[in-house]
Amino acid sequence: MTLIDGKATATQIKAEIAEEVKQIVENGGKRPHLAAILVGHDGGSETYVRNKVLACEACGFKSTLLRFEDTISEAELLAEVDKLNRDEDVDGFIVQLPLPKHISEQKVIEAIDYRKDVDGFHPINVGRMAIGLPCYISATPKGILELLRRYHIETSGRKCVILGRSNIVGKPMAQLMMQKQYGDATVTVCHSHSRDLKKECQEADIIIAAIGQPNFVTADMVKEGATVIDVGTTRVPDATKKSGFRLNGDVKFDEVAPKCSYITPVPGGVGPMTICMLMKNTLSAGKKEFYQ
Ligand code: BQF
Repeated sequence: MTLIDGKATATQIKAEIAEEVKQIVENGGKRPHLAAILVGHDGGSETYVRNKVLACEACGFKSTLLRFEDTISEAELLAEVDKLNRDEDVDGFIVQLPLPKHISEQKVIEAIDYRKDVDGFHPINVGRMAIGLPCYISATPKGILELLRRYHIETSGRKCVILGRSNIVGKPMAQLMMQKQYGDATVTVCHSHSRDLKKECQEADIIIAAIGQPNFVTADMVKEGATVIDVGTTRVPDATKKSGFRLNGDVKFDEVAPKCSYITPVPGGVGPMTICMLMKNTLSAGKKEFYQ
């Protein structure tokens, strides 16, 4: 069993990005600039945005954090998005999700200029991704593909089962894994209403678990020698931790790991790669790699 070290891989890629930024700036180019909008004081969101700001520093990017109370109206938030759309110094920006219930996430996502949409959530980027055109690709699926590539895990022609059908992970992951230029795999998507989910998993060469249910994937669901990618990051209370909580994956790691050829841990697996691929997208935005 090989443990996939997402943290170390992300650190290495951030160093590669920092080196490229150094070259760009030395040659008189512009330092990439990522802006982030954070609404409210959700503990998870605070942590995720802090991770993103710290990653910008590691990459040599400029970053701007815009904070608003959760009393901000949808119209006011849309106006802030428009300001960032028009700010020529900002190469890319994100609006940290989830948003308070009185704000439509879809409306906010569609208000973002797709050329600055480094999360890859805008319908133009989603559509272009689905037909294999150059675009910003959602950071979590992109990070998973990068891990599979760097660990030389064969995907072409393999059976890949994806658990979960969210717009952020499950759906784009399925699209990318089926495409010839990325995964080239045979893809099955399972969700809360799937029949025979266990049987589908037992036949999989690669399982990507993104359902947000701690310990959902158990040893009896996993084929000997399979690769298991755990996207789960549920915060569960833990009195022994300084922060008062720990991250729990979707995979019952201790019993599943011995059956696997490769497996990602939580924490330190997919999570750091998600942050790192946001940095990759920001570098692309700074270079105007896809648009304009
Ligand atoms: C790690 C996220 C659910 C909903 C909205 C490193 C992150 C997490 C874990 C992180 C996530 C999850 C992010 C680890 C960003 C991933 O060491 O295991 C980093 O910061 N993430 C987000 O921005 O929004 C979310 C999960």
